[in-house]
Amino acid sequence: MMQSNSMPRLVKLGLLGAAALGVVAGALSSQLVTLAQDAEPQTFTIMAGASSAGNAEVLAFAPQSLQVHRGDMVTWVNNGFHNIHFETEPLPLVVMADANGQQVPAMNPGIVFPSIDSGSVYSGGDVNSGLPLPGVSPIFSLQIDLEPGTYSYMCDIHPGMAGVITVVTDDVTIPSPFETSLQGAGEFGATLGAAFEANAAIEAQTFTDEAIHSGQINMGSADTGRATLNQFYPFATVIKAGESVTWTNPEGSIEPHLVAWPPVRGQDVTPIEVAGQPPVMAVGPTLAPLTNSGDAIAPGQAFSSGLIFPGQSFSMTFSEPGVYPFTCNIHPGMNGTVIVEPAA
Ligand SMILES: [Cu+2]
Repeated sequence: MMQSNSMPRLVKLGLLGAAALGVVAGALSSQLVTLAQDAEPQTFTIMAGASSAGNAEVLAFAPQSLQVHRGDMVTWVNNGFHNIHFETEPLPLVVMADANGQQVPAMNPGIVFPSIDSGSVYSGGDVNSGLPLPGVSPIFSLQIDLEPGTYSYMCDIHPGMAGVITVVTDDVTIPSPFETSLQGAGEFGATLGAAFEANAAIEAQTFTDEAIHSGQINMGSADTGRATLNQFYPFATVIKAGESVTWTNPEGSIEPHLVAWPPVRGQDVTPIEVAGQPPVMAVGPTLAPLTNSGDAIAPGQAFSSGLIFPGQSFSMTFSEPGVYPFTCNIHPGMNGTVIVEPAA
């Protein structure tokens, strides 16, 4: 300790000044360190799916894995029929629901309706964005208020479409929002590139004369990673009157499809008002089956398989010669034709 009263006044003032400056400098540097660590919250963007040329769609989140600091904002941009659900097992999409005493097939309310508002603080647990039905914003944001750790989320509609958010401590430097968005774009690009290459091989196999006369049609691509090529392979088939055609959504597919005519677009759900509770989101005419597998289809007759999931098949018999167009109600541009020749 200095005996300050023994020092000349000027020296004493100078020492005090230096000490004061030291305190200020110390405070400033600790302030700077704090600012560097708890930097302004950043907003990161995750793309939820993407559509591309050739009726191709990516069913993935990009970047698939994202690092954030506590307090950062994460914004998902929904480019398809997806939800963001902090859970690990998808819920069934269609359930039986009681609509004013009547049991109807309906979209699972646990998927359809949000359990948290966009823009909210997320501090853990099972939360769901809800589905981007008409009138719902495709943008969904959460402010991440979580302990360091790894948090998984997924889309209930597309099993395997999942992402991870890793919260790291403030002293860990993480890629910027710009860098993570570039990474995400690269992930989508690589997925689509591989799928387009696979498509060339699938087409070579399915557009042969033999395949076109087989009465077998694949719905969408299989084994093309997180990309789906939403077309029929082959998109024309030639049979004789009285024969049948079988549409198969292959095992390695990641997307449901249907086969229908005429097209019914954009009516996925038919809300039914129920007193005192949210409406029952009954399966709408776009998705509902009109015909059973094995049915005989007459010229001009409307038909729809309803949703056909990977691994499932649907058949129809055509007894009259003619040209029968068909489509997939949920993928405009996914079209085909059955050409029925007179029986020999
Ligand atoms: Cu489809």
